[in-house]
Amino acid sequence: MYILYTLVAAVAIVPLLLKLYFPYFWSDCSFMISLARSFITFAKRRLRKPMFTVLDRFFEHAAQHPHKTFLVFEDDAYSYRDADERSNRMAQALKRHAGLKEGDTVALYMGNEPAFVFCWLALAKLGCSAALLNNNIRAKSLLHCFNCCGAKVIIAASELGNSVREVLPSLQEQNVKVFVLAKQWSTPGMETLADKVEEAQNEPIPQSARSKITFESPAVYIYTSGTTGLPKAALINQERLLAAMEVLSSNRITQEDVIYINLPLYHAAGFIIGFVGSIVTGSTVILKRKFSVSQFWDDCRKHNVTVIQYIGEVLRYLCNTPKRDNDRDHRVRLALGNGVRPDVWKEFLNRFGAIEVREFYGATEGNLVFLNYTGKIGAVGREIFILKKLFRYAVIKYDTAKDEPVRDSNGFCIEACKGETGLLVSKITKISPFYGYVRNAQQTEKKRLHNVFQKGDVYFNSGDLMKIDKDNFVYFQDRVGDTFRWKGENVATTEVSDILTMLDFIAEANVYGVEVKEGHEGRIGMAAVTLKEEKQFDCVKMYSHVACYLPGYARPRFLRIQDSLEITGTFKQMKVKLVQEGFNPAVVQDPLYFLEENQKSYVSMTPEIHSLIMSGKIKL
Ligand SMILES: *[C@@H]1O[C@H](CO)[C@@H](O)[C@H](O)[C@H]1NC(C)=O
Ligand SMILES: CC(=O)N[C@H]1CO[C@H](CO)[C@@H](O)[C@@H]1O
Repeated sequence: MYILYTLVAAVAIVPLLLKLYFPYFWSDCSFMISLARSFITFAKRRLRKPMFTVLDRFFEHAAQHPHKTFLVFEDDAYSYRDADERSNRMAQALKRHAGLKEGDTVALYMGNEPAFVFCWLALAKLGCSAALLNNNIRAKSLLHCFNCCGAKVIIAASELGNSVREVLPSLQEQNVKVFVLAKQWSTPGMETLADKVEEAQNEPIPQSARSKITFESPAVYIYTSGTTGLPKAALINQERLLAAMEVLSSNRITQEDVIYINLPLYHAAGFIIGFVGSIVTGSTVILKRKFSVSQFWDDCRKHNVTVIQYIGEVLRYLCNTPKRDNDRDHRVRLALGNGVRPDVWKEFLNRFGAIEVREFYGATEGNLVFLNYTGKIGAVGREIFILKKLFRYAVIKYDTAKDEPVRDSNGFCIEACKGETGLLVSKITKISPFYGYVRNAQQTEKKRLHNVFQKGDVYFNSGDLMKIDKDNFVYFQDRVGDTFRWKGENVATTEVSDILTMLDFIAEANVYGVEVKEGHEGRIGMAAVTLKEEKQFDCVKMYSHVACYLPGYARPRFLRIQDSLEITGTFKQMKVKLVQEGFNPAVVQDPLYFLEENQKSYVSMTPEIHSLIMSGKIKL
């Protein structure tokens, strides 16, 4: 009897003790269980014959609930069957007119619209891979991105036809087939596609047309501005896409959910988490061309949205709108994303009600993902002993002034202490591979860090500074020196400087991101430049060059002209001091300029402009 009492008492007290001493024990456990479950689903799908892909998952849903709404865009709604039929037509047209066959790569150059989705499905049906070009890029960047995926066909949205025309001669030199999603287009060398799709038959493409696809075959190429240089294509192969399929279902998203996608589909967050995630779970997608702060909640109410995606700025923009009585009148239960600041996170919950915010961390091409599953505000995830052993990542001490990891006397890196900010690296192994960038061995090598803890080991350099606190919560802190984030996009500083130095009056350019003010996410672009001898700074030419070659978020909004640029002992440009000095004319003694979009020119930076920016009257 006594033993029984003790047992009962013990059983009752253990959870109490756990709660007291290991407050996250149960959420850690439940996370591990859902992770294990996802892994089993993944492993089962991995073993299916013939090979099971995201497309097959789409077919399953199209067969189970053909009339269920798959996609809503503006006033149009498409069921699973509609999407299946439209992509059949698209596939037939592409097969016939572009001569596509299994294994080919096609570049998609379009913004968020249903055709993007149908094109991708069509390409999957044909066994082709898609390179998702950023629809903001133009000219040299466009050509660069197109060239690095090895595509022989490009499909452009009708509103981007003119941007393709600008680079047409170079495309023609390489015998690239160019299609515009319009019914009429008069430029020779560019073919229309919309009319051909309309004429095509709704006939399924047989499985045999894609029978040679393996798990190693490329599924999509997604461009990242990683840490250095021009954008690079990260290869997402079929296996990775299949594994990514589990991310959303492990977030308990189901067929009943309605997902609101306003992030660009050419990014991993929008495409993999949002779009592929909904295919996997059989949910409904409400697709937006762009994020609109004024339409956000009305859209959510109108479509009964249950899941939203965000990047840091999105939640802040939402919090900055005037309060309304119906702020809590919606059905959103889950927000998935990354980059939200703790104060915004709190305010968002206060204002819009009990929405579960799941912050996650992961690089498109990286080999490690963190997920906040405990409700700790501000954290991107948690360090769990078993996962650490499995994935072998570490936060190592980093010297931000020299822009390189700190090494001990034996040349090895040193793990950062609890609570100390350092560089996140993760060991490249079979279970966490790093495939690198397509046709860019040099950039791939740059992301590899050698001899980290042992001679000969290789780690993936995330380029992200992180901190792990004493309770094992993981926090994202910043990007390392040669990249910064602005408006949710990574800006690679070397890419911008390469473009600035194309100008005949610029000798050197040092590009960096500066904080606008306390509490603002991201950093805005700024450049310190030197002029060539006997050359003048040309404000208008500078503006038109920058506007032509760089997307809005990457253009330096501030410029300072220096006599010479400081460099470090290792010949890297010094940024730390420049970043600290920012764009305040009271601090910066050099000639200082501001990119004024209305005037289509750079203008002299004045104390007035500075105070208008600080008071928020000039929006950046
Ligand atoms: C949203 O839900 C309400 C109540 O259940 C329903 O009447 C309405 O038709 C739904 N709207 C959409 C677009 O599904
Ligand atoms: C799964 C989970 O618990 N996620 C949490 C992430 O953090 C937010 C912030 O409080 C919580 O609300 C979520 O519940």
